[in-house]
Amino acid sequence: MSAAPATHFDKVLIANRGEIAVRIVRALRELGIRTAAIYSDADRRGLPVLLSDEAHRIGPAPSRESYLKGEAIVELAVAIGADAIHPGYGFLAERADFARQVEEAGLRLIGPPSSAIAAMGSKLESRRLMLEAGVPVVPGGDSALADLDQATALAESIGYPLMLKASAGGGGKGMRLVREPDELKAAYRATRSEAAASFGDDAIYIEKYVDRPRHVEIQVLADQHGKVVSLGERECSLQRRHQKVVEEAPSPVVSPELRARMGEAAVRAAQAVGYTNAGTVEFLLDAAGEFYFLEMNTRLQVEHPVTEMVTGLDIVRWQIAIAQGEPLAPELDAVEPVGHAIELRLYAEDPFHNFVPSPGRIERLRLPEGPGVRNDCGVYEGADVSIHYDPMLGKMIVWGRDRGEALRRLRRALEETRIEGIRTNLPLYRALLDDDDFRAGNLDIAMLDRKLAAGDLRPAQASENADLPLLAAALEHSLRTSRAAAAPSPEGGRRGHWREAGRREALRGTRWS
Ligand code: MV4
Repeated sequence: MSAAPATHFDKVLIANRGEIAVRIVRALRELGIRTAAIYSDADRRGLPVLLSDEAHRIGPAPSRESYLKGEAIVELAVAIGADAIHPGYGFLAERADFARQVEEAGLRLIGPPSSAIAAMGSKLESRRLMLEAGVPVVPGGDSALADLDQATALAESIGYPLMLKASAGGGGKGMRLVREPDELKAAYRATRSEAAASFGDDAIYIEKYVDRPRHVEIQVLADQHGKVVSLGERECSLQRRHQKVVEEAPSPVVSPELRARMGEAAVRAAQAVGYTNAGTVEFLLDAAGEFYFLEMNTRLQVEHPVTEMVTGLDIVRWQIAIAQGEPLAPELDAVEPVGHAIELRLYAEDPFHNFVPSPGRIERLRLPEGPGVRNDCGVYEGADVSIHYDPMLGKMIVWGRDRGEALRRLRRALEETRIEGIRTNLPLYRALLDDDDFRAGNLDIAMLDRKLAAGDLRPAQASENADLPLLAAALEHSLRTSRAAAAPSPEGGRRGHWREAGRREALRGTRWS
């Protein structure tokens, strides 16, 4: 490994928008590094622009003409004297060609080397590398299928049900379940032509189908001096159509012994591709407790805060330190999770109408505060949510000493939350907190889709219903204070003052209902 000489960044350009750009600005400011935001016309008044030292327009609203303009962004970074670029997630974050352009411009990417992004971008290549490195992969073929005859023979030896996957796919794109031999021919043709059309690469392969697994992923950090550590797992099984909804750390079913084995496998995976910076190794974990490598996400992930909450570490700060050439500290050698963290992704979408995006102005925004609550939010009251980008507004994260306390805190936090002007998926979470399987941690990757299809998660329909706890509290408070006013308090007059103030406060809360 060619360790770049240690350096100190004076200015970093953030090649992203929304909550993750805000997250990155925060880490940089705490390190005393100047921040340069970029924005499209739709984001001129965005939070990253408000919070950074300088901000530069890069183009009109559509991503293709703004946040995806890699060459223009590299040119801008050079022109403004930035030392490095942080790509966040999405957009340019996993483009090996962008990483190469950054490297060639003499800038640092706060992320992995382009070679590691490329190696993990090909699913067949990464499968082969993982097998070599002794990382468990799902039983299946090790090279691209030549033709249907070869696929048929391989399918017989692996057994049904199985999956056909595009080598250039990932994140749920370009894959098909094949339940029985009858279905193979049509699935083979469909997967191959879809792969060619969608990815310009028609290489496909076979894997045994893992039924109702959990999605458990390991956060790793790797420095430029050959050291790689695991920060433990995140449970990400609660997702809807490959879009994660709830993430937690630790997983309710991962023992310290399993955590150690999955962590070692993830470290080997990172080492096998010469990984540096923060990355995530995704595994399927089946009901028998066996785990299999799925893919590696070569970026900072949306759900990184749950790991931060249970480890006390600042992952973005470590990303910056690693990119500056600093070594990982000894404190990272044996990280064990403390307590339990749960993250909810807040989306501007309508859970009552098939989760269609719901852009518009945020008329009211009240986020929860208090012990154990963190909000990583990309918007503010009065901000406009654009139709041009992912509808995620931000994330609400809670921490508790154990999963039970985290769940109680989550319920309390949701009761404090109000978002008006746009539809959000908050009602879904209120329903989930009443779901026995969720409460018990009985999760798998198909659970949410199953429950939604069966109508088992019926969110309270009207937003007024969501305000019932507060209305009831205000009414009860009001009754108690009027009684207290009639009968003088034994402690004297001062307390009544506080009660009166409290009553006004409680009633003010109901105006938002
Ligand atoms: C699988 C699988 C079952 N068996 N592979 C979906 C996203 C992509 N990363 C791989 N995916 C899957 N691969 C085998 N052999 C089930 C899925 C899968 C899934 C995986 C992780 C999180 C959510 C998922 C939802 C549906 C299917």
